[in-house]
Amino acid sequence: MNNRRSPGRDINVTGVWERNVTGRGVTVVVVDDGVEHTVQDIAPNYSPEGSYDLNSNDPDPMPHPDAENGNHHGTRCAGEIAAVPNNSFCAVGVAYGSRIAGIRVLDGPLTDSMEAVAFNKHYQINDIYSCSWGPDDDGKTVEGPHQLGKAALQHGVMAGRQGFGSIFVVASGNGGQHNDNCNYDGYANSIYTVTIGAVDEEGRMPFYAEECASMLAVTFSGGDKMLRSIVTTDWDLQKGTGCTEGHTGTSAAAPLAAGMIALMLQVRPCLTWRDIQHIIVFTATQYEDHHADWLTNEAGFSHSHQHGFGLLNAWRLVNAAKIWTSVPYLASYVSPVIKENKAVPRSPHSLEVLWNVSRMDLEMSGLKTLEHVAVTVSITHPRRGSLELKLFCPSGMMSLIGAPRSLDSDPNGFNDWTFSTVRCWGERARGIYRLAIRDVGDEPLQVGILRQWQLTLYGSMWSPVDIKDRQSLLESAMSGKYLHDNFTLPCPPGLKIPEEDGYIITPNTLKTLVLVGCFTVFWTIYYMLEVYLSQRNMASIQGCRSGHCAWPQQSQSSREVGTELESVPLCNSKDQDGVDSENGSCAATSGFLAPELLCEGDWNLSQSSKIVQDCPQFQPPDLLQGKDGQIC
Ligand SMILES: [Ca+2]
Ligand SMILES: [Ca+2]
Ligand SMILES: [Ca+2]
Repeated sequence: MNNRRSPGRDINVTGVWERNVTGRGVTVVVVDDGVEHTVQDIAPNYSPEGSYDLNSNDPDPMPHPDAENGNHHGTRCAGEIAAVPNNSFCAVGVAYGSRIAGIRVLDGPLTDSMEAVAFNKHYQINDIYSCSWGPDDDGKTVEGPHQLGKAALQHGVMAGRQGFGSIFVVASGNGGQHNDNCNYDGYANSIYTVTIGAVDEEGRMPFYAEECASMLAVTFSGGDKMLRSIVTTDWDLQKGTGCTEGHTGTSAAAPLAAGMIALMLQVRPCLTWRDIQHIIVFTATQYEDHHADWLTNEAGFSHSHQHGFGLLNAWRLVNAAKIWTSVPYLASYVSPVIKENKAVPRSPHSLEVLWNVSRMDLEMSGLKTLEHVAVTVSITHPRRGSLELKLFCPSGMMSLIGAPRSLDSDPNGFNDWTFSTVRCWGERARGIYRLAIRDVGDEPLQVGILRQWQLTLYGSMWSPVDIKDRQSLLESAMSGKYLHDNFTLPCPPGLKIPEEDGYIITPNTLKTLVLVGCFTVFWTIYYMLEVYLSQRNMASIQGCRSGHCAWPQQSQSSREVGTELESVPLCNSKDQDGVDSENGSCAATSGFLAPELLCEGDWNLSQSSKIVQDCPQFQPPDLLQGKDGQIC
């Protein structure tokens, strides 16, 4: 906040607070192992409306103590965002005026569907999702969100925040000492997330931090033992005191970014998820660090794989947010899948493949300048970690999208893995893209083969001139002259999206709904016929009151159709056994309405293809057994 040891190495937030920008009206949710919302630095800002516990399936995300004294992570992240000031206790959050919610999801096995629910939970209440977790940082994992998680991220940016889009902040990862790289982390690599790395109090990349071409920016965290870590709220369960001075890792950096974004949303609530990314690119500050490979792209933005576009600066972010009008709609271009089947040579040689994106290619979408650039590759190789992939944009800007990893000896290569880079942000989209792949391994292994690749460009119809204009507009706003309450730009109204109703309907759910609908219609018709026919035949069956009522054997199809006259219950004690076996599980316990209820339960759990077999058909005997006394 105010770094006396290394002046200037801070998040530059105090001037923003002085102008009453504290995150008021914004809700940040920590998706983690729970949030102890009763500790005094959290309680006043806690949002129960935005919270949920997916591990125990209840609305209260209170962490559960465990043997390792471990589930304090979410509480620590929450404190960085919204810890209460001026209470003579512990820390103060970056956005101490914001509301803080918790989603408990990491205390147990994390499934794809849980992850998807977490990403969209209360997404009209929660504005920013702070996610300080990801795949294993062991330097040999290539992993990302699966089908549902991916769909939820996409759905969140389209429907969350009244259509302005949920903001997903993710940490770059802590596998630095294992040579890990966040381009192998599908959460960091996703275009829908804001990927945040860490620097220590001196501005250097700590030993644990991961670098990658898709990193947007960095902010502070702990470093070596001699350096200070982050002071924040802690749980007071087990050995916790409610306060810690030892929070570190990229886990500690992402929540600071989430807090700074909350400040931006207070001054301009209609910023879209892409506006936030743009403003970070436009305002993050490059600084001297001899270890960083800063490279300035054609649009004038400097990026390094270690520090992204630089340090997040709350003052610059908020001033830019205040005067920011939304970037035009997202335009994209997808190349065909380009089949290559070419060998990957050993370093220093490399395989180079090209793809030309012409004016005609971009005409339809209107794409002129770039945001994210993604490359999806399939490469076979006996040792995946020996591969090095570089992507060159038309300007010549190089991104190391696939960094070699010494520990990754996976023999399967890459199978449709998507790498992404932000390094060409703001550059023109047209021109020749070049992918260079080489094998940097030293063992004489079998040679790798580039099977196929595909290029995807994301951006907008902004021209390079529009980008330059926006850059100079923002620089003119940095004096703080617009940061008073009287200055406001009009905000478009958001969409009215009912909470959670817009959740993805999968084809299977749809099929199930159709089947349930058909069954209901069938059941109604059948029941009406049944009642009608029963009444008509009342006289003829009066005589069997004391005997067993049973259903004569008949074909499945006739029961399904339900229009046969034989479907009238008859009295025949010999057929009782047949009835029971046909009735299956519904028969034993069901009363008049039970078959329907049981079946519905089954359907919720089963695939639609199984429904017909798993769930007993409507069985007329059940329907009528309960009425023995009256009818038979
Ligand atoms: Ca709970
Ligand atoms: Ca405090
Ligand atoms: Ca990682």
